[in-house]
Amino acid sequence: MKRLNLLLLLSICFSLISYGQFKQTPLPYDYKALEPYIDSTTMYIHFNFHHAAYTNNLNKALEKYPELYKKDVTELFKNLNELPTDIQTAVRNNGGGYYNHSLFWTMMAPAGSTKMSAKLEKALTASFGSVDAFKTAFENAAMTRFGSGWAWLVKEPSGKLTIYSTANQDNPFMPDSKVKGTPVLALDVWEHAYYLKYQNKRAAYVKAFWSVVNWAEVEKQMGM
Ligand code: MN3
Repeated sequence: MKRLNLLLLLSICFSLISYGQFKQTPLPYDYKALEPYIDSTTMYIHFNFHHAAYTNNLNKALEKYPELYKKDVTELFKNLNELPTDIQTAVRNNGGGYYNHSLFWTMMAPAGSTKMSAKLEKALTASFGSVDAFKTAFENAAMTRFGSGWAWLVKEPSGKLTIYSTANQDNPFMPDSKVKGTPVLALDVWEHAYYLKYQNKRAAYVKAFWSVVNWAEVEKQMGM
């Protein structure tokens, strides 16, 4: 009985400590669900070590300002320059890493499980000339990002769709982003996202990504 009480007390303490902190949402599929395009070892390491580290480091950085745990993380990005100066870099890098990966996981689904709707095809064709032209431009953004970063399809406040890329863990919510808006498709082009399977062949990874894009989620993010 005493031991049970102690366990109960400990679990209450832990839940109080972690209350309100940012948390990783579990992956919506198995680690192996995106094979052969994205291998299960990469998914496991990427989610449990890289994404987990960004999440933990964001929470650690906000310890002095616990009221910020209650904010939507995208609000922290939008107001980055108004945050206490000692956490701005951590919110940019670790907050960016936390949010960007959370979005990225939902942007993928097992190959063949979703299909681009006629409505989305029409929107992409209207913006880029054709779906193929859209894909080529997106691949180009992913390939020309020097070093680590992300490729994005962004819905700007005007509704305009724009392809864009950012360095490191930056994203289109941040005040110094040249293109601002809501990301509706995201691709991680850090080497940790593809090195085990593709080594230096980023182009092969970027091409493979099309097989596992969750088109239903892209539409949802676009508000269609
Ligand atoms: Mn990553």
